[in-house]
Amino acid sequence: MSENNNDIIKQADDMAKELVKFSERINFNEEMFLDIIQESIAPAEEFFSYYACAIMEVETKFKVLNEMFSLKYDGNPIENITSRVKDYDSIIRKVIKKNIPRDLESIEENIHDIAGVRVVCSFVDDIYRLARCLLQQDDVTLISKKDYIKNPKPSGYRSLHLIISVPIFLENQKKNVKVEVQLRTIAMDFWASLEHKLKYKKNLPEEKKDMLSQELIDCANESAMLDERMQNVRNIILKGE
Ligand code: 0O2
Repeated sequence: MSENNNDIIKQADDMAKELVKFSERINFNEEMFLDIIQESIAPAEEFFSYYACAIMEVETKFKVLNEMFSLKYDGNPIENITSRVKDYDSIIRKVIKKNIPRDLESIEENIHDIAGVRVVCSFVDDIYRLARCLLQQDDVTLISKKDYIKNPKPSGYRSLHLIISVPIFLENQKKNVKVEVQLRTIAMDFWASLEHKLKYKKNLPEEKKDMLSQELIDCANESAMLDERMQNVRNIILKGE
């Protein structure tokens, strides 16, 4: 351990000892301590719970659309839906990267993917159909749209990204909450999870990383062609020609 770390640990230890002395002096009991902790984490808990509620709303919308589409078309358009509320560490990393104020109001204003819903479909047409149906619902507001299917990223990444705002109804108020929706095919999802592994792989020589990135660009192009061919087969089946 470095000397610097030892200094920090010593300082923290000294501060803890001072706090204990202080709490003894003012007769600060365990109950009071827990109250203070509870009071300081309550706003953050409430903040995260809004996003968890918004995820439930958006997931339900997709589940309803899936059910309705399965009656009208051939089978369910959605293969799976996964959701997450961004963890605290990732939010802080983004706050630093974007250089925004470190308060909940600014985080809510500037970070749009705290709530994330990922919808995986078999066919590209279903992605656009689902997006259109979601966006025409009168309680859904589109904030921004990035079509990485029509305009893939240089890495080869493909997906349709929507930042939407949906209302959640609380005890005495309505709150609009932002949710990032990523829609992609099974092939795009398979590719993205493999590429994600490469992105976060440490201890891999740079030249190997470059070679694998190029390989992944080729894989992304091939799998996009496969998506297109499968879509064509399905279109012919549906037309009954
Ligand atoms: P996580 O853990 O997946 O959520 P932003 O940084 O979001 O303000 P940006 O650059 O406009 O701004 O976001 P972008 O690129 O439209 O979308 C970000 C998310 O898309 C990423 O989330 C990934 O989930 C996904 N994504 C974008 N590009 C790639 C890529 O090249 N490869 C893979 N595998 N996924 C990608 P986060 O925040 O990185 O993390």
